[in-house]
Amino acid sequence: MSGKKTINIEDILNHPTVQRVTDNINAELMERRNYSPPASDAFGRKYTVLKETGRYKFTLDQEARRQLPELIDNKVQMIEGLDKADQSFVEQYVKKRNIGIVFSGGPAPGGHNVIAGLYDAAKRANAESKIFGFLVGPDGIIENEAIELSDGLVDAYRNLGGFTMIKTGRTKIDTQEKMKLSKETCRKLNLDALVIVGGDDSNTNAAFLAQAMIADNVQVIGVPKTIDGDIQVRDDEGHVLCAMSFGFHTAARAFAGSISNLCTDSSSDVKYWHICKVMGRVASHLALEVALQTHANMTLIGEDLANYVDMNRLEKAKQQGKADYHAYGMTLRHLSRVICDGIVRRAAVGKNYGVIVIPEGILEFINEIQVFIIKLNTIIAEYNQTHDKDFHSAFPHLEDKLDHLRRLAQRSREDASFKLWNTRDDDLFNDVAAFFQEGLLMERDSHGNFPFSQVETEKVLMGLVKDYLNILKEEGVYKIGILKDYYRKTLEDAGYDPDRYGSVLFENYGKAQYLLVKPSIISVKTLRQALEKAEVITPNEEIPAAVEKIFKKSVPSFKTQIHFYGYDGRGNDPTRFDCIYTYNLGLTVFSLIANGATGQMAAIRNLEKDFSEWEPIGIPIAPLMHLEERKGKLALVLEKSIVDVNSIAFKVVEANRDKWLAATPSGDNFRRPGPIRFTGKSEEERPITLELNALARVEE
Ligand code: FBP
Repeated sequence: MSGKKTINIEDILNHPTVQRVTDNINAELMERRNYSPPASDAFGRKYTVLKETGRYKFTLDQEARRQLPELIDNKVQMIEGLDKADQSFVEQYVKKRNIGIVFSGGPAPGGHNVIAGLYDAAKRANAESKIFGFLVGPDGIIENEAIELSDGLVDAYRNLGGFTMIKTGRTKIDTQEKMKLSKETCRKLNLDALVIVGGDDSNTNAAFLAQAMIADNVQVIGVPKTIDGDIQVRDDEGHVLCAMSFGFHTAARAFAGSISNLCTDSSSDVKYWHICKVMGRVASHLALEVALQTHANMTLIGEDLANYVDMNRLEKAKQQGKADYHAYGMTLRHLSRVICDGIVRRAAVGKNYGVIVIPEGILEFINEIQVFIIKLNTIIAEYNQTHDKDFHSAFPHLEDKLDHLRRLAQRSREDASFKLWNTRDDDLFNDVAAFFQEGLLMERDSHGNFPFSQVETEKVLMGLVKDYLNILKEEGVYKIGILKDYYRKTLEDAGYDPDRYGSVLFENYGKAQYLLVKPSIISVKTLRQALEKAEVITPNEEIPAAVEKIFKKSVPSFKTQIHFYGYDGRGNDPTRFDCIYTYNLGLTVFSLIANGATGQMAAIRNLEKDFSEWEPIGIPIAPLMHLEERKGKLALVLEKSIVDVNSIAFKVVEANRDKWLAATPSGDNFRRPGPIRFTGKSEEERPITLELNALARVEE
C-alpha cells in the first residue's frame, strides 16, 4: 500500500493555504494600497492660493504668441497654503466641479497617484465634485468614453504602477474635427477642467486645447509624465522649474536592478557579453542613470556621440590643406570600433565577458542614420498629407516602399530642385540590411515620432562589432590574456619549463600579470611555426599538449545575449519617490484648477532636496514652445530635453568610463542598486542624475 493520500483537487483548491497563496491580494499589494504619501506643506492647509511670479523669464516665440495669444503671457505660479480666505475666494475654491483626466502616451509608474491626489483634493474641497477618467487615452475624450471615478476604484490603484485604471493611448487631438468632438465631450460632461497627463507632445497638445477651450470656460492643465525623463524645464537663466518627469526614477531603478543582476551573472559564468538596450526614445537619460546605478562596463550615451570629433581625420586633412566634414559626429562603423576596443582591452586581462548598455535612441545621434530618419519622416509625412491612403497602407511590403523610394531617386535625377531623396541616398539605403530598412520605414506615431523601441538597434550595431572582432581575431589583436601563474602551473604540472616556451608564445612574457599570445600566433599552424622557428620543438615533434591548451585558452569566442529593457520597467510599481512625487502633482493640479489657472503644467520644484522643501508650482506651457520640424513641417512644440554633455551627471559617467570598463587585472567595479522596495532603507531615495545635476543648480 502506498503511503500517499489521494488528492481531491476541489478540497485542495479550498484549502486556506492554497487560497491564501493564490489570492491576487497579497501583503505587498495591501501595503501599497494603504500607504498615504505625505503632502507638501501647502496642501496641509484648508485652501491653496497661486502667487504669480515674474522671477522666471522665458524667450517667447512669436509663432507661439500668434497661436496661443491668451496663454503666452502666463507666468510661473507658486502654490501657497491658506487657512482663511474671503467669502468669494472660498466659494470659488470649494464650488462643485466636474474634472476630466486622461493619460496620454506610454505608461509611467505613478500615474494612478496623480489621479489619487487630484481625487482626494477635489473631494476634500467639495464631496459633490466629480472626477471622470477618459478611457484609453485621448480617444476617450474624442469619443466621450469616460467613467466617473469612485472611492473604491481610486483606492484599488493607490501607489500601484501602470495606467490600468483608465488605460492610455497615443492619439493626438490635432484636427479641427477631433477638437470639435473633444469640446462637445467637455460640454456633455459639463467639465470645468481637463487634465492631460503626458509627455512633451501631450503637454504641447494640452496648451492648444487650453487655448481652444478658453471660450468654453474649460481649464486645461498638463502633468509631466514619461519614463524617458525628457521633460525638464528651466528658465532662460537656468533656474530649474521641473527637473524630471514622473516615472523616470522607477523605470531607471527597474532597468538598473535587472542589468545589475546581469553584471553579477556575467562576472560569474564569464562567458557572455550582455547587450542591454534601454528605452528612452531619443534621449539617453535612462541609460545615463542606469550607468550611475550599475557601473556596467560600457554605457553608450547618444548625445555624447553627436559631439564626437575625429581629431586624427582633422589633423590629416589639415596636413593636406583640406577640410574634412566627415570628421564630425560618429559613424556606426566608428562606434562599433569603440565597442570593440573595450571588448579587446577586457579580453587582454582575461575578461571575455561584460555588460553593455545601449540607449534605444542611439541611432538618432549617428550621422548617416539620422539623415535617413529625418528624410524618411518627411517622405512619409508628405505622402500622408497629399494622398488619400496613408504611406503604410499604400506600400504594405518592404519591396513596395523601396520601389517608392527608387521612384523618388529617379525624380531627383530629372528635377534638380527635388532634393528629398537622391540617388546617393537610395544607394546608401540599399546597403542597409533588410530588417533594418524595415525598421527605419516603420509607421510613425500620431505625433510623428520615430518608433525607436521597435528597431533592433543592438542587432545592427552588434553585427558590425562581431564582424570587426573577427578581423581583430585574425590579426591576432583580440586575444584572451592568460594569467601568468596559471600558465606556469599548467606547464610545470606537465613537466615543461615555462620560461622556455613563454618568450616564444607571449608578447609580454615576464612583464605582466596577464600574458598575451603574440599577434602572429593565430592558429595551431602558426603556433607550430613560431615554436619551430624558435627551435623549442623540431619539425617532427608534437606541440606539447600543455602549450596547445594555453594557446587555445587565449582564442576568444564572442558570445552575446541580447536584452531589451523597456515595457517591463514602465509597468513597475512606483518607487516611494515616484509615489510621493505623483500624489503631490495630483494635489498641485487641483490647486491650479481651483484657482482658475489654464494652460499650466503642474510641477514640483526642489525634487533633489528633502521632501519638506518640495515646492508645488504651475509652469506656463505656451512660453516654453518653439518651432521644430515635425512630420516634415514646422510645428510649435515643447522642446525635448536630451542629455547635456556638460552636466555633472554626464561628466561623472565620462570620468568613470575607464574605471567601470575595468580593463585591468583587478576585479570589476559593478554597483548593486538592489531591488525596488517600497519601504526600508535600501531603496535609492531619488534618481542619482537628479542629485548630481543639482550640484550645479543656479541659486536664486
Ligand atoms: P512616452 O514618451 O509616451 O512617455 O513613452 C515612452 C516610451 O516608453 C519610450 O521610451 C518608448 O520609445 C516608447 O514609449 C515605446 O512605446 P510604444 O511601443 O507605444 O512606441
